[in-house]
Amino acid sequence: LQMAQDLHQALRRQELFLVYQPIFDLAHGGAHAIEALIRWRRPDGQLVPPDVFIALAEETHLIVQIGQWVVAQACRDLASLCAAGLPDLKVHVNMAAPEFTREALPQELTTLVQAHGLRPEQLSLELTESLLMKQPEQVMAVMARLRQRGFDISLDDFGKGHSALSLLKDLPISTLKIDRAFVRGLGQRDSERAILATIMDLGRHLGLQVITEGVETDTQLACVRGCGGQLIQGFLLSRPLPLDALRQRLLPDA
Ligand code: G
Ligand code: G
Ligand code: MN
Ligand code: NA
Repeated sequence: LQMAQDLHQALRRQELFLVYQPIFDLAHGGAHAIEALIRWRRPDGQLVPPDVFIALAEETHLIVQIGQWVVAQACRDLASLCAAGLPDLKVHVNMAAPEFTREALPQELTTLVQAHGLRPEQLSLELTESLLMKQPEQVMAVMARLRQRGFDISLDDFGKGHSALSLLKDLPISTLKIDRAFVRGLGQRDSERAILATIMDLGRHLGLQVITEGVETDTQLACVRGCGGQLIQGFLLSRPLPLDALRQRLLPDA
């Protein structure tokens, strides 16, 4: 497959890059974290969406190399933002199954954060429910090892898949990211709000940090806030940005 070969070269040719979307904390209005999101710009200028090439990279197992590059670049960029005046900022990185279940991952990540002078809790690894449900025992074992080392683990797209709620209480995670499907209909029907509020309460009762994704309108933001939502990600507050634009946005005076 031509695209698979191209992707192989993309890393070496520096065609892959990261953009970052802030996650804001309504308590102080500043950024709580940033989520790293990969992009591929081909030599002809065409942008390939991650949904397409991440799936391809998973099939070819190139995802492991790509993931190692992503987490290294994300830590480097976070360290520069910390030094520029955001010492408590965190970075979230998305992980696919073949990256996450590698035996060496916890040690590699410890070495990486130390090399950049970061604390392990400043790195959050985002996993989806579907990844978890594919290999629950294996994934939970890795989660536990990473938590022991102090890393943050976020369950991404929560509520979208079909993970049993009963599993949630036993998961060694620290953060729940509520899928944007639960935000979309806010303000239109009362039932939408009831479901979001209930998921948020569930997360809080389990002692988890709760992030609400996909906030696109003022109405949605008001509803999320009314449900007690504090950590917010969405196009309304910021689109994913290249590092320089992100720095401008978060540190306008620097
Ligand atoms: O940024 P965008 O909404 O286009 O992302 C599409 C999908 O690609 C999302 O599900 C996101 O989690 C995933 N994704 C983005 N960046 C990365 C990455 O660095 N690694 C992995 N494994 N998935 C990513
Ligand atoms: O699967 P995951 O949640 O990692 O996907 C993250 C993607 O969601 C990002 O690539 C980003 O572009 C997208 N995203 C972020 N905020 C919003 C939003 O408010 N609305 C929509 N539709 N997508 C968003
Ligand atoms: Mn994510
Ligand atoms: Na998500």
